[in-house]
Amino acid sequence: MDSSEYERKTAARFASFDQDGNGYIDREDFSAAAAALLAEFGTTARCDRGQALYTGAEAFWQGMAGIADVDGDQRVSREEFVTGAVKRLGDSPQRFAEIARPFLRAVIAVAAEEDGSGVAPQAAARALRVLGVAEDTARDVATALDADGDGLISEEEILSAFARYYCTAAGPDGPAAPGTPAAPGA
Ligand SMILES: [Ca+2]
Ligand SMILES: [Ca+2]
Ligand SMILES: [Ca+2]
Repeated sequence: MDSSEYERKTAARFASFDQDGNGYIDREDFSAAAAALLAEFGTTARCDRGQALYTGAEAFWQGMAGIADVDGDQRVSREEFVTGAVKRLGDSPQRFAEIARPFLRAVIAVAAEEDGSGVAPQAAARALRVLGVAEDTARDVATALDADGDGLISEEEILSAFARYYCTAAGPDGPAAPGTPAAPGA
């Protein structure tokens, strides 16, 4: 992958966290994402699933800050994200997935089918749209998230796609193709 491709992917990753587009990733971005997801799925903040989503969002922010907020000002600049998060997480995609797991698990609980069997691709596309992903991309990503094609997206399918998207430094595809295996040594 050439450097402009790498920069484009990194910018897209940063933008996916900087929900309000103010140039920094901070706690507000995570709590706003949680609030938007609850609104989309008609879940209140006070119920168990709502609380879990906020708790997961806070843990995700703390984990992100622990990795990338080098100067400790409680926000992650683009430079901190590039030098801290992307490089360090590229060595350890599983670690990032673990940081994100409580949040992703809570999103799944909010978006899942009522029998708890998993998330339908349609619901996943709604969640992605709420998080700022363009409509067409959201549909494609949601479809691809169901890696085993059983019609539902499981926690493991989401976690592995997530780790690939955020932690793979090299690879020909962006978020539109999360089924792409990570390049060896990437
Ligand atoms: Ca922000
Ligand atoms: Ca900082
Ligand atoms: Ca599946």
